[in-house]
Amino acid sequence: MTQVMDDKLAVIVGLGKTGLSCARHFHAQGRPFKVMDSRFSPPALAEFETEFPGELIELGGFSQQSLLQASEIVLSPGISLQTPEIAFAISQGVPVTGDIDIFSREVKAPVVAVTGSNGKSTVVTLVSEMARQVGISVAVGGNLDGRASMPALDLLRSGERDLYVLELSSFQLETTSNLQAEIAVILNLTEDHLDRYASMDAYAAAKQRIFHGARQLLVNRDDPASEPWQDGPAKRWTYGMAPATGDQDYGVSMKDGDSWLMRGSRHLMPVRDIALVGRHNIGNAMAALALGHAVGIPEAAMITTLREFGGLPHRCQLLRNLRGVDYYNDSKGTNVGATLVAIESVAERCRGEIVLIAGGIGKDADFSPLLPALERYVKRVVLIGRDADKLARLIGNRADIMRASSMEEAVNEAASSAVDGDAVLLSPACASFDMFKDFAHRGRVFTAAVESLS
Ligand code: UMA
Ligand code: ADP
Repeated sequence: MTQVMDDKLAVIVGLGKTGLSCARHFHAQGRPFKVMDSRFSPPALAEFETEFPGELIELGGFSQQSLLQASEIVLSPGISLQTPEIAFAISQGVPVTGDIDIFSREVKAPVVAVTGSNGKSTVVTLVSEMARQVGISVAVGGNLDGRASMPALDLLRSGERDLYVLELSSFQLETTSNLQAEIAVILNLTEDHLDRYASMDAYAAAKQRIFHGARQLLVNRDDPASEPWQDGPAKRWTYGMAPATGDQDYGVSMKDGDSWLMRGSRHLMPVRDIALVGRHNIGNAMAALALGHAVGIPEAAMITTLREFGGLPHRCQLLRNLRGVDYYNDSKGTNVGATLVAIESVAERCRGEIVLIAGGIGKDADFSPLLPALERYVKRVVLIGRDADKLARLIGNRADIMRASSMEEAVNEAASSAVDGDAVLLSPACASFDMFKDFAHRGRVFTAAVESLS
């Protein structure tokens, strides 16, 4: 990447959380900047105007002229590099970067970097909780959503830390060229965001950028897509459901009739003591153990965290049991891989059948991998949202289908379809933006509707 003069104008594209964090960063550095957003009323506008009165801002489109005058364009994750005005600026030699590369230039402490189609938030939260157990001053953020989370550059401004744990999306990685993480991992790769990427290969290529300059890396032995495409000198750790072999490998083995988490030949803890439920979370637990070990977190503290951490809201979260029916909120199930895992782990725990609430913005996904699980475990699907028709066509007569125009209606339909022993599961396999602010809003509306059932 071209070296950038720090006194030249940076153009920040996008005024959401990331754009605001970049503005704060440049302001603190005394570097001139301008902000632009294609929307007339971007989400961080009010905060920006309060914090930076009089700073340059262009709304309602991307001015090609301004982009060509930039010494550096700082692109928010929601904007693709293929956006015509951005692509043209790149073709004219204007350097483009993102908040994560700027973060990497500045950060002084080790960084644990986590990407993957699913499990990122769970794993970064586990690693940061493990670090906190032993008093390591840790900051966690990046793509991670939630009240306690911040964009990467805001983390740097929140005081000196001993360790940074970053959740990184493929969108953020597209503009990341030199992360230099202490340890990096792609947890898994299943279809997502195919409305942004031309192919799975393009999506995978964005994820691969997490390994640039990493000193250590972690590979999921059960998912070949987690392997780095290029060999390098980085120290290699692995995890997978098969027994572990070497000292840098995590796995699962049987002992006295129980499954145990292992590092090499060392028994760490019985699988049943992991507070998180579901087979996928055994993998997530091993990933967190390996990442934590690689940055020096003591094993005993990590095991304590795994015994205690019951999971984040909106991820296969059991809300209540009403008349023998369990209600699960998996609003974060925003792609096919996550919904498949949710159906399988709820099926393991329920005596009866599942009533699934699904639908929303399908992101051009191929939903067909869901069909075997729908046929086997799901007695009725209540469809909501923009791509309900697409899902209905695919499901055909493999499961009973109903439509609902609101979450409240969907919950009422689902509740009246479920009998003692069944489970009602919201796991949409879709993004939420057609009906809700985000997945957390969708989960809260679902939770409120479930709570109001009598
Ligand atoms: N947008 C425009 N015009 C613009 C700029 C943005 O229309 O000029 C739209 C984008 O297309 C997008 C939305 O605005 O739909 C938000 O984009 P943004 O880049 O401004 O987003 P931020 O508010 O900066 O939030 C981003 C991440 N969002 C996205 O990547 C879409 C947040 O992840 C992340 O928490 C935050 O940076 C801080 O790092 C959220 C997310 O949905 C949780 N991530 C996707 C996911 O997990 O599937 C990738
Ligand atoms: P992300 O941050 O990558 O979206 P989360 O931890 O928030 O990951 O989980 C998102 C969804 O994916 C939830 O529905 C959760 O049940 C599911 N999930 C979590 N870990 C995995 C995994 N290892 N494989 C498949 N699905 C997973």
